[in-house]
Formats: sequence, structure tokens, C-alpha cells
Amino acid sequence: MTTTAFVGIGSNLGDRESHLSRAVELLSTADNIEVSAVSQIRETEPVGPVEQAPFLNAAVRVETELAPRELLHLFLGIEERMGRVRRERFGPRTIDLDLLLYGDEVVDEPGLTVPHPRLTERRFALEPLSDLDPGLTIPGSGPISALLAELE
Ligand code: GSY
Repeated sequence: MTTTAFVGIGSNLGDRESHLSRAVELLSTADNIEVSAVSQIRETEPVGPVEQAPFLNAAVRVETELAPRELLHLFLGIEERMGRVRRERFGPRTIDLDLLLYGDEVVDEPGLTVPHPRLTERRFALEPLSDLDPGLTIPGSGPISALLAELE
């Protein structure tokens, strides 16, 4: 069965734009997953406890036969292949891939929460999702347009 999923991508180290392009390329050449759309790229102020450089963020829509946990495994492989070093939690990174949505499924298992647990408070994730589908409903939270309006 094929599911539409959405992946958030971000970078705030080095050549940020080429890191995002490379991540999309690696997603599109992986098995059992097809990239069907990529949002605009936005420069965003860092959110979170660590003072750091601005990010470039985007979202990718994929059609996939992979299960959510298999997607996480794929994302980790892409991050490692691109040389991401995990230093500080919430700190700077060459590339980050987050599973934002997996169809309309809600998953709450150790190490795997979908929709992404901080999605509704992150404009840098909601805006690119809205580029891809402004009519999207976030399971458990409601229409993306209302969530974005609440962040105003
Ligand atoms: O998992 C997201 C990494 N991250 C970001 C990000 O991608 N963009 C912005 N603007 N701030 C962030 N803080 C963290 S952690």
C-alpha cells in the first residue's frame, strides 16, 4: 500500500542550500519511495534553547510503501551519509530530516511519534507543509490554516 507522507528538512551549517538539494536527491533515489513535491525553501530564525545560525527549511511530499519506522531508518542513513555529526541536542546541523506526517495516521511508540510532536508549534515546519497542501488537516490538531493563524 502506498501512503503520502511529509518530511521536514532543515540545515544551518555549511552550504545549506546544497545540503537540502542533496537530501531531496537521496530521498528520490531510495527504494520504495517517490518524491512527489518539494515546498519553497525559507530562511528561518532558530527555534529552541540553543543560540545558533539561521536555518533553511523546506518540506518534501513523498509517496511510499515504507512503514514509518522504515522511513526513520532511511532518514538516519541519509543524515549519516551526508556526514551529520550529532553534537548537541537542538544544536546546529548540516542536515535534519523529520517525519512530520504519515497519511492520517497517529503513531505513539518509543522513538516514533507521528505527527511530529512539536509540529504544531513550529512555523518553520507548518509553512512549507502548507505550501504543499493548504487544505491539510493535522491528525489530532485540526486544519493547518487554523494552526498557522494561531501562531500569528
Ligand atoms: O528538527 C528541527 C531542527 N531545528 C530547527 C529548524 O529546522 N529550523 C529552525 N528555524 N529552528 C530549529 N531549531 C531546531 S532544533
